[in-house]
Parts: sequence; C-alpha cells; structure tokens
Amino acid sequence: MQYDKNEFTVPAGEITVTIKNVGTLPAEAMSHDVVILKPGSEVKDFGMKAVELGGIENIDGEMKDAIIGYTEMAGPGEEKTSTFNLTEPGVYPFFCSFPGHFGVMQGTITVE
Ligand SMILES: [Cu+2]
Repeated sequence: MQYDKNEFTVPAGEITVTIKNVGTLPAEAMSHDVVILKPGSEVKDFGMKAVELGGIENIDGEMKDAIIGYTEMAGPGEEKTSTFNLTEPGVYPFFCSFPGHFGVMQGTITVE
C-alpha cells in the first residue's frame, strides 16, 4: 500500500495524473485515489475529514476550497486519470483518501 512516486516536479500549467492500482484485493478493501491540495494544506486534516464524511467528495465549505481536485478511486487492476490546473508555483501536497491510507500514501508535487 504505497505510491511508487511520492515527490515530483512539474512546470506550472495543466498536469495529468494517472493512478494505477496494481493490487488484487477487492475494491472495498483496497482502493486508491490521488487528492491534490493547495500549498500549505495539512494532509492529515483532509484525510481524517474524508473518513469522517464518508468520502473526499463530501468535504464542503472552506476545506473544499483547498482541494484542487482528485481522481476517482481505482480498484484492483484499474487506472484513473484526471487533469489538474496547477498554475501557481508552489508545493502541493497530495494523498490517498481511502480510509487509513493517507499516513503512508502521501507526497508532494512541486510546481515551478
Ligand atoms: Cu490508497
């Protein structure tokens, strides 16, 4: 249960992220996504809130404003791709919002 890449650097602009779940456990036991947050956001706060509310899509209000976007959950053998607009240079935290994963499954995207 981990990303194969936890840090990467991209030029400012549109980036495309693909999450590929190479595991074989059932989707309800082990799925993964990629949630990208605005610079300065605490992964832990968002990871816990997503669990509390039953999904990253249920986060509302001020916290929602800090979410740049996320991929769909990828079950075993699945691939999910999303495009994000990272126009401002900075360090963007990302994590997996599946319950219990954010502690290990997190990293940063540095936008130059
Ligand atoms: Cu995960």
